[in-house]
Parts: sequence; C-alpha cells; structure tokens
Amino acid sequence: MSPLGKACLAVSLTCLCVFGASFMQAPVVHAHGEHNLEPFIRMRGISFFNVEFSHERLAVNETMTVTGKFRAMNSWPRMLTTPELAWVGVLVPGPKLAVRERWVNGRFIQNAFNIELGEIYDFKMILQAREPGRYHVHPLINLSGTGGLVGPAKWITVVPGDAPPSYTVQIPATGETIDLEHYGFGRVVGWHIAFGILGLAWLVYWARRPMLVRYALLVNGVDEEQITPADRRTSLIFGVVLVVVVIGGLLVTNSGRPPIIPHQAARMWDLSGLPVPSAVQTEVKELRYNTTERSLSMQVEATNASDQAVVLRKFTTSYLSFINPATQDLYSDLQNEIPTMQVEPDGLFQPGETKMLTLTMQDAIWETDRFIEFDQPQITAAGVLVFTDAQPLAREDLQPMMMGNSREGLGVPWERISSLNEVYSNIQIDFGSMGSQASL
Ligand SMILES: [Cu+2]
Repeated sequence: MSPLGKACLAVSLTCLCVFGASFMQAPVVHAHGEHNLEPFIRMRGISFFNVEFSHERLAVNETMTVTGKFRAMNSWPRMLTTPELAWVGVLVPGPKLAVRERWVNGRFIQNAFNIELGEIYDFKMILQAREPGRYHVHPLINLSGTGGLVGPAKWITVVPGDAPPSYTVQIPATGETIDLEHYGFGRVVGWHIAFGILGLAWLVYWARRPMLVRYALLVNGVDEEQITPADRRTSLIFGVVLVVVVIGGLLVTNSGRPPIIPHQAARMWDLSGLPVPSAVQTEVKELRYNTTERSLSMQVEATNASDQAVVLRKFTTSYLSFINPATQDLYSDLQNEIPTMQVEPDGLFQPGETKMLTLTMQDAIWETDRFIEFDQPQITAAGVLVFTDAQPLAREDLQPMMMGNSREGLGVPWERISSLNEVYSNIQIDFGSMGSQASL
C-alpha cells in the first residue's frame, strides 16, 4: 500500500473509532431550557417555594394541578429592564400538556399581569395531558423583556387514555361546544391546498419551457423579448385570482359564525402580592465559593425579632433548595433526596436572639447547571433564607393529595413559614488547596 493509502486508512480508522466512541461514551444529557438565562438572572430573578404536583402519572385527557409560590427578588439585576409584566406557564418540551385554568393569588387569569419586585405570588394551574410520554414539568414565569425563569420540576408520565386528546370549550355567544384540538383544522388544510395549487400552477407555467436555453438568452441580453403577450395575460389572471382569493377569504371568514372575537390582550394591573413573612432580620457578611469542593458558603447575621422561637429551614434560589437536616424531625416530609446544607451553629432562635450563622452548600450543581461561572463580569449569588416556626408538624397536616418536586420535596405549609429573607452578595472565590488562596 502506498504511503498515501496508509495515511488515508489511518485517518478513516480514527474517524470510525471517534464516531463509535461518541456513541458509546456520550453521557445522557438532559436539559430543555432550564439554564437558558445567565446565572445571575436565574439566581437574582425569581425564587420558588412549595411547588407541588397532584399527579406523577395520568392518562391523556386527565387533568393535574400544579401549585406553588414565587418571589420576584429585590436583588433583580439593575442593568436589565425591570420586569413589568409576567405570565405563568409550564416548561415542557412541546405542547404535551394544555393549560385549562390558570390562577394567580386566587384570581382566574388568562393573560399577563403586573409584577412588582419584592412581592410574593401564589399560582395554580390545571393542566390537561395531551400526548403520551414522560416529561420533566417545570412551572415557568415569563418576564417581559427578559425571558422565562423556571421553577423546580417533577417527572410526569402520561399514558394513553381511552380516547384521543380533546379540549372542549363552550362558546358563550352561541352555546355551541367545540373541540380546540380540531377546531378549524379543515379550513387550515383547505387554505394550504388552495395556495399550494396556485403556487404550483405558477411554477409549472414558467418552468415548462426550456430553462437553460432561456437563461443563456438572458445572459446574452435577450430579456423582455422572451416574455410574450400571452405570458403577460396569464400573469394578470394569476394576480387577479390571488387578490380575489385573499379578499374573498377574509370576507368569508368575517361573515362566518360564531361572532368573531379578536385575541384578548387585556393585562391585569391590580394584582397585589401576598404578605411577606418577616419575623427575622438578616444581614449577609460574606458569600464564598470553593472551586475544588464546589461548595457555596454564606455567613449571615440573623436576629429573631418576633416573640416566637424560629428555626432556619432552608436556602432556596431559582429552582434549587438546600434543607437544614436538623429540621427533618420538625417537618419530616422529605419524600425525595433533597440536598442538605450544613448550618453552624444549629438549633432554635429564641425571641430576640442574634446568631452569626455559617451555611455550607456543597453540590456539583453550582457548576453543572451554570449557577456559578467564572466568565461573568460579576460573580454574584442570591437566594432566600426560609425560617419556620418550631412546632412539630403532624403527617396529617401535610396535603395528602399533593406531591413535592424533585429539588425541594414537599414544602412546609405556608402558615408555618415565619420569615423569608433575601440574601444577595458578590462571591469571594477560593481556588482550593491546590494553589495559593486567592480572592476575586
Ligand atoms: Cu427539566
């Protein structure tokens, strides 16, 4: 074999190996938009609490409920537009679940609403399964001018039902019941066919003569002469037919039944947030990230300004939560393996007591989910410290019909939450024990 032949064979084999290896060693990547925004927006934008799901398995056409609360953070990055309008939805890959009802702070809401930084909102969605499959379902808050911020998710399995998907609604004007899964489908197909035929006829008319010859003539300056009076008449007929079809279609649609209603674009401006529980006052002293241990630690001074003992339950940011393991006896509702944090010193906060707390949250997720990145002009972190009362919670106090999510577990009942304290700071970076300690 010639040297060139050998080289080619070697390159081919290498390519084959790389190609094969890429199939064998490729890790399963799962993401569908959770990390789409910059880390500082996700941590400083919206934090979620008590995100709960009524089902983890349902059949096509069955409905499930997703509820929860979220806070628009005061630590919102000021270099971005301050969000004015928000919209609540779900993040799933494709239209697998249809929203049947959407409620914010107990009000039925179809459109966007005015959101205020620092406020807490309660949401509820009733979702109807459309397509069989297994989906990672997140609540999603879309903010105008920024994008979608996602909350903690749960894997939901949709199995085939007795009937194909159907979404029936009654039109109040006529009393008629229609199925949105198919409504108007015949017309959509009809219009596509009508315009397809027109377009095809236009192409066939011009392409039926020898194209290469005509092109060669065109290059040699024979231009207008190639178009005959018959061509001009045909073009005019095509133009007239097109105008008649478009205007006629509009007239036919507008004269149809039921009464034509334009899309509703009303926005809700009078939706005030829920009262913010604030029994504790906090002041962040330092946030520090250790790159080799992948742990975020926080020093925070906390004072219990209420007349009841409280306990630090968790730190929550974006769709992450870290639970204080010492509170598991009080709220033993952890149904999943929720990440925990180290809290020092631990224990109750008596009324009036001030403590300097050190929290340590060690988890690869800071890097895998791009929460702490070193190519950012500012490396910041933010979240909410959740303090609860110190009364043990009986199992029957939990909502038996609801399940938690995979990053938070079942939330502590809202009435038991004593304080929600935002923490926000630049991060000091430790580059670990490998080299000298440095700070950014
Ligand atoms: Cu997901």
